[in-house]
Amino acid sequence: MHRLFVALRPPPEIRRQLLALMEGVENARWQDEEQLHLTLRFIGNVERPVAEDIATALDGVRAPAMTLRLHGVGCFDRRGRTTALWAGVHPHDAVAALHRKVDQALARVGLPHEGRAFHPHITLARLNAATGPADAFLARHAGLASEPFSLTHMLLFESTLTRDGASYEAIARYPLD
Ligand code: 2AM
Repeated sequence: MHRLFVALRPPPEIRRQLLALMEGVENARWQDEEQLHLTLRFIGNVERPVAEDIATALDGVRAPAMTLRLHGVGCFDRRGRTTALWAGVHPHDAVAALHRKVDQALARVGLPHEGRAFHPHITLARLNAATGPADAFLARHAGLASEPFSLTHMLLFESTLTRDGASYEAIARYPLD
C-alpha cells in the first residue's frame, strides 16, 4: 500500500521563515524542513495500480502558477484539545481552485470527493496531550506575513509513518503554468 497526498512545497526562504517560528510551545512536535508543505488533498492508502492512475490523472490537471504570502497562524482542535499549529496563506482563491481541480481529477479515477471543507495551511507542529498551552504562540505570531512567493509545481507525496513521525517523499512533480 502507498499512503499518498498532493501538496505544494513553499520555497526555501519561506521554509526558513517558518522554521524560525518553531519555539516556545513545550513538547510540541515541530515539523522539520523536509516536512513543511501545504496539503491540497490527502488521499490515504492505495494499491499500486490506483497510485499509477492517480499519477496519470494529476498529469491532466491544468492550473496556473500562483503567488501567495504567509498570513497569520492558527490551530486545529479536536475534542477540546489543540492537535496542530499551522501557518496560514493568502489569498485563498487560486489554491482553493487548484484543490477543486485535483479533487475532480481524483474523482475521475474513482476516489470519493473530499467531504470536509478545504482550509489551506502549512502545519508547523503536532501536539499531544502533554503539550503546553499554545495561546502565547498564537498571539505572538497572529500577524505573521511574508514576502510573496510563487508556487510553480504541485507534488504527489508518499508518506511513510515511522516511530519518529511521518517522512514524506515527493514521487511525482506537476508543473503549474
Ligand atoms: P496537515 O496538512 O494538516 O498536516 C500527510 O499526512 C498530509 O495530509 C498532512 O499534511 C496532513 O494534514 C494531511 N491530511 C489530511 N487529512 C488527513 C488524514 N485523514 N490523515 C492523515 N493526514 C491527513
